[in-house]
Amino acid sequence: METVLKSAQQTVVISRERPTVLIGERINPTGKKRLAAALVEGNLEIVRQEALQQVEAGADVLDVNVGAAFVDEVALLPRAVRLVMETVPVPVCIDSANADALRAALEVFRALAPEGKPLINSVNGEEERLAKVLPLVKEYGSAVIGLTMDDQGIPTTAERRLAIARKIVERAEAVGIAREDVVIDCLALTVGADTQAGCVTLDAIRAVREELGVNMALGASNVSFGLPEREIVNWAFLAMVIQAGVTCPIVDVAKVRPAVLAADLLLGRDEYAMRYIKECRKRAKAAAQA
Ligand code: THG
Repeated sequence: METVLKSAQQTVVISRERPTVLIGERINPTGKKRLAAALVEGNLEIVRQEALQQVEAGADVLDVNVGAAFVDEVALLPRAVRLVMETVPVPVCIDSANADALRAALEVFRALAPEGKPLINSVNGEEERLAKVLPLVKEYGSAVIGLTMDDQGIPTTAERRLAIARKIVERAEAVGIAREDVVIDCLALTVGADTQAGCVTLDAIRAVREELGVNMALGASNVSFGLPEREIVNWAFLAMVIQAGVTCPIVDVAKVRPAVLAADLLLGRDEYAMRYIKECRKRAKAAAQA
């Protein structure tokens, strides 16, 4: 199962047979007061810097989310997508709960990369959301992340998350979207609140892999929310979810790339350990310069 994303310059293939694709999460005002304040003023300088830094750190795709209080996403999301596309060569993941903002950003994407293919983040099992977002995916020929939640919220069992994933894939196929273009997100919740949360996500990922075989994203850092030394928990969880079937986690790339490269190496996705060794050389060089 291969999901292909394209910018004007690059093609990224997401597949279990290939190295894990890292989607950079940092263009997102959640928990970032300085970025949120800049976005309210329409200032995208931090967005530009985050784009450059994440690609330098090894991001394969960049998530672009400008959703914050007092931000007009319909106006700002297309501007942010344009800036990211003009600043870095990687494909974008257009992240918004607002379908009008998604459409406006898709228009800009198509104008700048007529042969390109972005990832839309996201649809879920809610009827209203399916009805609004799937036609956009079809019309613009994009791929889409499907969250395993619906109007009832996030199910507490793996079986019910699988049922929502199945529904999303079926609905997509019914409107002519290929299964390869649906990337399922089984959703990570913090183990700080419920110690079984990690297991439920892992069980859901394995079930989706076995039944649907699709590529999977995951906002993996959610798992450690509220805990001390979050990175330690994130590293361990990333290795587990990649083994279970996640192929394109949404992460802080600079913080987690070594752990993901180690996981890929251990799973036989890094011939001669070339990627891992290259990363270690880069780290040694950076440490020597510091
Ligand atoms: N699934 C999908 N998309 C998603 C998510 C997901 N998009 C948004 C989010 N979850 C993933 N992105 C982020 C972005 C920021 C943070 C976490 C996930 C974050 N911010 C810090 C905070 O809140 O404390 C700020 C940290 C900083 O300043 O560096 O943690 O699950 N499909």
